[in-house]
Amino acid sequence: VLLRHDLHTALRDDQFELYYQPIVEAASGRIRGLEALIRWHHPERGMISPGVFIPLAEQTGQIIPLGRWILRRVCQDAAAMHVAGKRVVPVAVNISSLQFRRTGFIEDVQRALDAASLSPEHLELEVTESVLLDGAEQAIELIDQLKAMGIKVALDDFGTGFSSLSYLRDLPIHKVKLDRAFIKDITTDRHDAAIVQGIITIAHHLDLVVVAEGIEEEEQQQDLIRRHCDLLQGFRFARPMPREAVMALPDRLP
Ligand code: G
Ligand code: G
Ligand code: MN
Ligand code: NA
Repeated sequence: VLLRHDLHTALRDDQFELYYQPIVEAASGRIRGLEALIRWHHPERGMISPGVFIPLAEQTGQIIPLGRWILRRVCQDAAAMHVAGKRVVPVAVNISSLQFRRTGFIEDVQRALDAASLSPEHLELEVTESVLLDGAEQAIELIDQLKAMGIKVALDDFGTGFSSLSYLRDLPIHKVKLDRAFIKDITTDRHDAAIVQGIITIAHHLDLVVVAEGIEEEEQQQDLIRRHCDLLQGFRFARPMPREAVMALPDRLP
């Protein structure tokens, strides 16, 4: 109850901050983009995880103004980092399904790009299969519109929940992000390895780029290079960090 009220004032009082985690080319470790991850510095409770407050904001509807703020801030940050000559684009933003399916979402995205003078190919949106809850047609149409605007869409957390292979076939997405649950034991569990290999192979045949999340060890990186995974993300390379810290990173990680 307290948090719910606090969310309301947090936006006004500028308590949110965007962190950015690098996404690297698997074989070289070269930075190929960033994922934006929101943080809430609560005045009394300290740092609160988005895993806690994003679901709350979805329940209360506050995800709409919050989501709009996130889009604008990420576009501004992406433009600033790009202008500074850092090869850190595209920057990916997680989009809540409620925000995605709401009337006016496309206009919100366009306004955020315009306000920051950010080129659309420098923005990427991450959605999960829950955007399909009310039927696939609307989601397909929205992703097609974004694609026409020059914005790429990635399917996040793939392989868990109700992910279906037909989504890879039917959604006009550009990229699929393998959930870190499959990566954790990839070097020791042949079943996880089989699933990851299968998804990579299918995705490549469908002309999709594959990102593996949650890489923490070099052995996992080596394994995924052998399996021809395109891009990697995880603590092995870098944790989510403020924009200024991103600017200080070398071009190649770790
Ligand atoms: O950064 P962290 O691992 O704590 O994020 C936890 C969850 O919160 C992840 O599922 C992530 O997708 C989600 N999340 C993080 N930042 C954002 C954001 O800006 N918008 C939305 N909708 N979800 C986010
Ligand atoms: O649901 P989504 O994929 O958007 O969530 C991304 C989340 O994963 C972020 O909260 C980020 O902090 C977390 N994350 C990123 N890299 C790693 C990692 O190597 N290990 C673990 N455990 N979490 C990670
Ligand atoms: Mn994500
Ligand atoms: Na994910």
